[in-house]
Amino acid sequence: MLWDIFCKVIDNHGDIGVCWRLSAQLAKRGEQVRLWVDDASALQWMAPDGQPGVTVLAWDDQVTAQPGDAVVEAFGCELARQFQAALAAATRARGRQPPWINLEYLTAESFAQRSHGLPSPVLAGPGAGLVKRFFHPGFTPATGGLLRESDLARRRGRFDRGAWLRSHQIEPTDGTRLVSLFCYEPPALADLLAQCAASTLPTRFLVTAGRANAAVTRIVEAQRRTRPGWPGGTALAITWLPLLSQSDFDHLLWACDLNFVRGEDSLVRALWAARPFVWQLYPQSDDAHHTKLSAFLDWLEPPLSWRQFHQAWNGVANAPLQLEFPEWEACAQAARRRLCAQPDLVSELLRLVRQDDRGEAA
Ligand code: TRH
Repeated sequence: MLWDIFCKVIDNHGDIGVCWRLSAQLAKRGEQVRLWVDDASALQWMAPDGQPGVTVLAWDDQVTAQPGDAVVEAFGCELARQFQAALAAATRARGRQPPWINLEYLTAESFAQRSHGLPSPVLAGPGAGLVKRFFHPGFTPATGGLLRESDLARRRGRFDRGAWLRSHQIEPTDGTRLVSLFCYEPPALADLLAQCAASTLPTRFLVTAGRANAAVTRIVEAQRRTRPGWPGGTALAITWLPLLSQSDFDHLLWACDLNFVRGEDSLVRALWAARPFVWQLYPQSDDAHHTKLSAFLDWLEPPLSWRQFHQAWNGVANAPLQLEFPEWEACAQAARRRLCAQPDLVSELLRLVRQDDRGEAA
């Protein structure tokens, strides 16, 4: 089938990150994909090799292409009016509507299970009379599942941790805790770094490029006003990473003992890595991320120290930071096992779209 996937980049990397991953995985299963995106610049570092079968196209409001066989509107980005009109015309000409999927953000909240697969009639605009279908990624079989490549376990099995670390000028040393850091500006970050600096256990932070780098830089500079050279001479060491490709970002998570991730796509990657992780949610002004965090923790069923760490990291509670992550390991592995027993997102999407195409109910 020919797929049209539409993506608008709001800020950060999650929207294009998910849309690229989805496009690439569809193409690997033999589908053809046109990925329409308003700002494709991040793909230069995220996916420098591209993917045969995926064509990246600029989305301006002049999109006049003939619709393909299925349309995905990612994260409520609202299809261009011309494309909606073309979809309505194609529906009249073909005598049936190409499936139109409304891909939602990942959440463990119960509404994802209730709404997944439901139809949503388009009431106004050039697409009036057509029907979209909600697609909710999620953590249970009643949702659309998570993006998981079929060759993930094979790639993981071949991964050479020592070689990867050395390629980033890190000598793997026994006894040093390796911690990846991909975050926004967590209020507890300064405390965490100070705590690791004062610990008896050596810790190396591998800090990702962008907002995490800027947040840590501010803290290092503040420390250096009173302690020149900080964190030199302490148990804390820092490696500043460049922007990594999506597959190299997986390597980072596989190489570390603990992963700090943020948004949705890197959370999924941390779950596949099955190492202890801490998730920072995208902060929302109405604190909707508090409910979202609590639903995720209820699904994960972590030990108390892990739950409390998440609450402190997300500014939900003022709990003291206790990095007891070896205790978290078994739960992280159990979470991956549970998820691997469920269908992945692309399989569920193909099932739903083929069902729609045959005119069957979801
Ligand atoms: O970048 P994010 O914070 O994206 C967020 C969320 O998706 C959020 O829900 C959304 O509302 C907001 O953007 C606008 O985090 P996320 O979702 O983890 O996406 C990051 C992507 O960047 C992911 O695909 C991994 C990728 N990445 C790399 O490929 N290389 C890197 O070096 C880094 C740091 C990230």
